[in-house]
Amino acid sequence: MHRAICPGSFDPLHNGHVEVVARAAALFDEVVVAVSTNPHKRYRFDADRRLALAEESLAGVAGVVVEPMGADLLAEYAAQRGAVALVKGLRSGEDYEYEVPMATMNRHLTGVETVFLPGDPRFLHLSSTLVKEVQGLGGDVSGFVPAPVLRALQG
Ligand code: COD
Repeated sequence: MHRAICPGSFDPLHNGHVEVVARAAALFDEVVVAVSTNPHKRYRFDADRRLALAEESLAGVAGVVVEPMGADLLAEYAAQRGAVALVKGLRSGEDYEYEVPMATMNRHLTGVETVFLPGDPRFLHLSSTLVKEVQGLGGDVSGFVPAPVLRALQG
């Protein structure tokens, strides 16, 4: 059984995340979408809400489970869950530069590998931050987020 972890803060989950999770689910037996909470960060949605929105949005993707990761060290969390890989989506060279030192650190910590999937061109412009800003200023983000997230943003 090959399990992978897709970690993130998912504040909130958007279609770029969903697409990467779905592709990871086609590669591994099980994908754990791990919802991280950094106590020093401010979130639009609290941990329970981000978890619930991810669960609702990914309910139709076979082989995916959503779990809270809290403020744990990702490499330790992955080892405890018996995961063979972390899966991260890459939007740009900037994402790559940011992610590679973390991937190397995580591998040195517990041996867990990181698999990078190139983001789908339809969603390369998406970040949770941009989705929140555009929606907050009255822009239409319905094409960029799953329906449960859209309702939460509008609520
Ligand atoms: N297309 C494709 N992929 C995307 C897109 C998109 N449009 N948008 C985001 N992604 C990818 C990101 O590259 C990331 O891989 C993932 O989706 C999650 O995105 P976010 O924004 O929800 O997640 P972040 O960046 O807030 O999450 C960071 C982590 C939780 C992964 C990180 O902080 C972490 O590892 N925390 C645990 C603490 C730890 O172990 N620290 C030491 C690290 S060495």
